[in-house]
Amino acid sequence: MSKKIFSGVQPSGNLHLGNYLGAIKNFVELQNVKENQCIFCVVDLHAITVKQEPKELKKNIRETAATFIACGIDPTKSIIFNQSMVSAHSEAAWILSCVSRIGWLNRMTQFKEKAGKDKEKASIGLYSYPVLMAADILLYDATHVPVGDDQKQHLELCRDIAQKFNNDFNVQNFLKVPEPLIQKQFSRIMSLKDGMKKMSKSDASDLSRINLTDSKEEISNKVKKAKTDTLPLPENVEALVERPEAENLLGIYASLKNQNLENSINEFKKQNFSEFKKKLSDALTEKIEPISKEIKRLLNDEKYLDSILLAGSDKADKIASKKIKEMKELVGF
Ligand code: AQP
Repeated sequence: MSKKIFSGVQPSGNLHLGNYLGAIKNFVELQNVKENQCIFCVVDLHAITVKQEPKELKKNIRETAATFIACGIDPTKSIIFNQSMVSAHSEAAWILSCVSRIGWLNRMTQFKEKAGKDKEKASIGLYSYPVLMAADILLYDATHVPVGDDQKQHLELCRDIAQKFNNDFNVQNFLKVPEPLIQKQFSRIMSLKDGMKKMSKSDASDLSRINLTDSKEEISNKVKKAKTDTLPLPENVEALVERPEAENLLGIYASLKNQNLENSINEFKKQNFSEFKKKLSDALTEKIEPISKEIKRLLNDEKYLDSILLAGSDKADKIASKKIKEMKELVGF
């Protein structure tokens, strides 16, 4: 069955291995199924929910587009564009925020994590972020949304918002209720410094993540310094309980090698971490180094990147402007 795929990545700098293994790798696989129609968005409106330096943001928008292409997203097969170029996203987000309930948003754990203790000082945008995400998806009648495990709750909210809009305006199936596509294994890559925390762009320590622009030397240094425990590598999956760092590193290795966790465990069982880390470093370098080189090459060609985003925005706008027009009519505008 053909799928309509929509997903987005924030241009907030430092795109990392978690973004790749949890999301972008999957984007490429979906794009390569001939029947699928894929739209991949650089979600710059989402990025400004926390303060961004304007020049840095501009650079990061191009870098995210370059990362998509360097990882294998082909602009002749998929639409690549940035969200702020298609005004329907902001308009639909407003309409849907009037349909969404405060109680629903209060349950979102990502807001609690990102706003931290001082939530009074967080932006309203950070709080209503999942409504904008729902608008992004619903404007394109997306049937499937590939995301990391951390976005599952937002997708469930998107489904609730779609159903409420359809009920409120008595239009069954007008907004299509999308399905999440979350990989069963390795859907959450954890920090190299703390196996209980997800790998994240905003972590103050660069040693916590493998950036997609890291060189071979940087990768090797980060893997050497990655946190481990004092035991040898386990003999089976059960022995990984309460060993989050070992589980994360073995999971990363398995994901890079397209194998399951059991295979990785068998390959390294009872060995010490130093041998395993060498192999992990090699596997990471093999995957990341070509991506990193290609990102850097593409970043030297701003004209090309801008032309991709412009052409993609035109295509996206054709789809989204039709949907927002229909939405406005339903609302009574
Ligand atoms: N650690 C992760 N493991 C697996 N998947 C991940 N994703 C992000 N981190 C991990 C997935 O990457 C896609 C794009 O994410 P995003 O950039 O839009 O925002 P995010 O989820 O907020 O990413 P970060 O790195 O955690 O950013 P900050 O630090 O700014 O909050 C999504 O599909 C996400 O699931």
